[in-house]
Amino acid sequence: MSDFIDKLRAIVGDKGLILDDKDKHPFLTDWRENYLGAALAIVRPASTQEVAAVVKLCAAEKVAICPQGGNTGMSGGATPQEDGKEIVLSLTRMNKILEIDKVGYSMTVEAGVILKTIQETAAENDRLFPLSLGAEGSCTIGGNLSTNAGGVQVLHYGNTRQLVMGIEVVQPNGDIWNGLRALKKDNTGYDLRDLYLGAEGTLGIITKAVLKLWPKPKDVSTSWNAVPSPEAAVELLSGAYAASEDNVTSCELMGRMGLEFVFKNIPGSTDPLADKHEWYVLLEWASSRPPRDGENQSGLRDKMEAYLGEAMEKGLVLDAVIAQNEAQARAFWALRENHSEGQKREGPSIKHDISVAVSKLPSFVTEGLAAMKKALPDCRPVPFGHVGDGNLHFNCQSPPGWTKPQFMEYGDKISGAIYDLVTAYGGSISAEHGIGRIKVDELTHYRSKIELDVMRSIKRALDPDNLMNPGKVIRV
Ligand code: FAD
Ligand code: 2HG
Ligand code: ZN
Repeated sequence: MSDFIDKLRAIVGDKGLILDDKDKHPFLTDWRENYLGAALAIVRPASTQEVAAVVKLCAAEKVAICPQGGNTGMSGGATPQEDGKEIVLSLTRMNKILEIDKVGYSMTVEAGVILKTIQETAAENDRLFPLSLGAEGSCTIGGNLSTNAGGVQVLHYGNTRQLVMGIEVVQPNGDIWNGLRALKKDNTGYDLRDLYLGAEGTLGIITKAVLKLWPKPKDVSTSWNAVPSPEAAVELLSGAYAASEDNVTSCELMGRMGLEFVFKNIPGSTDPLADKHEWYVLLEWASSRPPRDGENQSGLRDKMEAYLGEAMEKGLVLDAVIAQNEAQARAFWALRENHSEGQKREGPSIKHDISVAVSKLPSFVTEGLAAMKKALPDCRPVPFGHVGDGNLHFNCQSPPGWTKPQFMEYGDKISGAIYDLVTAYGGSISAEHGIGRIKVDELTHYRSKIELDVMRSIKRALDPDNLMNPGKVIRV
């Protein structure tokens, strides 16, 4: 093995190699701390050529590779197996913005660029890169592309798949596919780009991407609303499209339990409303059109105020506050984005990242909450998420004071009940976090034989030795 390590060193140098056990540790466990893997080495190449050389070496020596970006994934996809036979290939040194085309509304980046850096660079250039999620300060664009990440603006701009024009991929044999085309249209055979997006590192290593940009919003209005029910939330959103003149960019639903965890576990969090309510909606409208003469600071704010007033009269909104400045809007967003951290600090939880048709979401919530309680009466349901995409994080917190092993004894019963219900609704068991390691069995159970056969055929054709992130997504 020391021979293999020497060959790695010859490619990436000492700067690109982590061998010390203590230094390796952060790369060997996931954000949720569900898994602790082992690895021969953490390898950190600085260029596509170095990635290709490392992959070629691994192909020749039959060493498996676990690709890793910011390691914020929710499904254990970036954690190597426990047997210690893989390397972790971290892309975080490949962190350069390569080009901005303001006229063509595109940006070319390396895979290890942090999402927030991309957002900020776009904004400095009067443009918007709309992918936005709680982990944006540490996740990388390579991880976003590999999980086809969703986030809080999907209802307006689409998933990551819709935000990218071209990618560069190092194949499992070490060849470099240059698909860095800045083309909005390209019907030349099978769509290879879409194959690698959302593949969670099981088909190749994404090394670069050409991203789409949008005009930077010049008028934004954000409100925090108490609503009586998920039905009201869906109806509120349904009317908001026209009322905002097609400017709804976010609509996030939260139950009181998740919010309580934020207040309790995240210092500085305060309730924007005087009374407690069962359900909340964070609604944001944004437009690239600056307010016109005669409008207040925000044209959209006036429109939103009028719309929420009507919604209150109809009983769709119980109480509401519209952000008067950016700091207030950011405070609303922090309450939403801190749900994961608030839950983590509260103790063990089981996550269900599900989606159903938006119109069916309210009845799913009613039935799902009943199913969860039936499986474990003392559990604490924490439903929240992207109501405009029909995607809820239908999470389940352990009864107070329970240990993780104690709670996980109910894991299959709770998750089985939720996933069976989702399937009966024609929904998805993983709307945005992917399959990784945590849902490999569920994928096999809930997807059809045809789908699984096609996925296996693709995997075997591209990665015949099963060296790219083995044991993730699909077993071959
Ligand atoms: P990693 O965790 O490092 O990797 C994720 C997967 O991609 C792994 O399978 C890995 O092997 C593979 N991979 C990484 N880089 C590459 C590459 N260059 N080439 C090939 N494969 C690669 N997700 C959402 O979709 N929406 C949300 O709203 C959201 N909110 C979150 C909030 C918090 C607080 C946290 C902690 C996570 C959240 N996530 C969300 C999950 C996570 O942030 C995303 O999945 C993100 O896209 C992962 O990026 P990463 O760089 O951390 O990838
Ligand atoms: C979000 O929407 C993320 O905040 C994380 O997808 C969800 O913690 C979760 O379950
Ligand atoms: Zn989410």
